[in-house]
Amino acid sequence: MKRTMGETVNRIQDAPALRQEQGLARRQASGVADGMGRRAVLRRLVGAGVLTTGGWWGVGAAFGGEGEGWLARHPWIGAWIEKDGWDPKWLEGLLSPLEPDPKVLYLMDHQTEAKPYHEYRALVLNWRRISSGRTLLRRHRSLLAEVEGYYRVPPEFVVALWGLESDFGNNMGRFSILRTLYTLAAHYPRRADYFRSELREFLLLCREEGWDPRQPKGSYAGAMGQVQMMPGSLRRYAVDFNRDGHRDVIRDVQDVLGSIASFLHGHGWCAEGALVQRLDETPELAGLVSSSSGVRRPWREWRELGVVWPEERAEPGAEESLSLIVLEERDGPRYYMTFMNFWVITRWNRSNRFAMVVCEFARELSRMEKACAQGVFRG
Ligand SMILES: [Ca+2]
Repeated sequence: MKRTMGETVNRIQDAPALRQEQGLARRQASGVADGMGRRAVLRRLVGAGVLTTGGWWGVGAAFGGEGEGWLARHPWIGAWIEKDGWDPKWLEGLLSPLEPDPKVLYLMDHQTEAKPYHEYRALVLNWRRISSGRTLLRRHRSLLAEVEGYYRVPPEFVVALWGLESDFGNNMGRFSILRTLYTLAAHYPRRADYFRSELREFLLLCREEGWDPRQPKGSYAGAMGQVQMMPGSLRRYAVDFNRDGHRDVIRDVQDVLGSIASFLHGHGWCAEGALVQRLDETPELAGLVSSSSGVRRPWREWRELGVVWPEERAEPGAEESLSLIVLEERDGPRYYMTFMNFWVITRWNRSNRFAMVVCEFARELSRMEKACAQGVFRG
């Protein structure tokens, strides 16, 4: 199948699975699915320290959506009317009845990525997942080869992301995307700008795809489909890889795998590029890593700062852009220099732990394939 890089795609298919869940979505959107009334929600939010006194204004406005001026009290939503051409009555009717979901707010502050790396890895990368990954790598070998031919992203990274994000499509999340994004946009001040932008992207996505915004389900952060991408990423990177006229990252494995590779390619994935290099521990590294969080520098600058490259490994070019990270293993910290492709994975999820577990998963899949090819064991 010939493709061109400029090929564009238009629709994500309106999945019957989503239609079947419409009833639950409607109940969740009404805020009564978990049996909690308005006062109980408020008590839990305040008790959990989620709301400050000032936060009561936001909740009161959200709960009192029936009155005049709701949009005036939510100017960040009102701004979309002119920008995106929404009917103000429709927008208010959709958003003003929503109540914040306390489970979403709780989970946002208790993410598994916040655990030490060795605990996090044990949670998300078990033998069952690696074994499933290997089975699927073989089942979709020709599709993955086609994806690699087009986007230059190796199959094991595509499969690793698929497995970590949705357990290969088995867990796409049960939260109403609309209520989740509204909860975070209106009641999670630390990242309100980001979630307001994603709520706007979600509404635009629904309009483009012909979806009822009340229907789609996903994660507690608003990620959707087997790829668990946020709405903004779906709009930019999801692709119709099997060219059936729909970008279906919920049911169509060809679109799922193509979209994962499209995301990595779109963020600058380098074919054959390096990922990480473990460093020998030296006294400078602890201070350097804490003062360099998220900083990318040419290798020559790291060298001037005292970072020593392992003797047995080829040194990177002087201008190669690298970041220094630390991950907590059971026996103490481990320091790594990370290359461009590692950075690309952190565009998917900002956590260094997540990116490292993707690398370890992909490396394990690759190692098993090579061992099998060499007849070390039979698959
Ligand atoms: Ca398709």
